[in-house]
Amino acid sequence: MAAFYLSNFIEGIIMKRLASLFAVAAMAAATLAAPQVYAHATVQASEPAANAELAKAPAAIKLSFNEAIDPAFSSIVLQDSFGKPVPGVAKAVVGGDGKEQLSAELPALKAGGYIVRWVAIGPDGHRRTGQYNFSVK
Ligand SMILES: [Cu+2]
Repeated sequence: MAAFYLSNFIEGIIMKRLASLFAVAAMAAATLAAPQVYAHATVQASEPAANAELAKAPAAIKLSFNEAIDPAFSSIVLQDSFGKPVPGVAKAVVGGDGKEQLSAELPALKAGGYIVRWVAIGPDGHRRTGQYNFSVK
């Protein structure tokens, strides 16, 4: 009988140890399986392209992002080479099949340097900003 109780006692300890080991393993697995969101809204292509020297003034700014962007909080501002906002630029609109394009119609641009400044909010709510230059000859 004593041997039976002893083995029962040892078995109980082993089972408790195993249970806590499984708990630790399950937590580790859950941590590894958690979705890791590193993607932020970044520009993959633009019209005009960065540092483009255009013979003809562009009719619009078109930015293509890597993910859908929120139209309510995303915008494009065009500045001249002195940093002064160019008047008459239309409010930026979101388009594309995946809502990943941001574009703004432009007024007739004079020859000179321009700075495109954009703000984009992706599905994860992160706010990203960027800028690039182009010029019209
Ligand atoms: Cu993000």
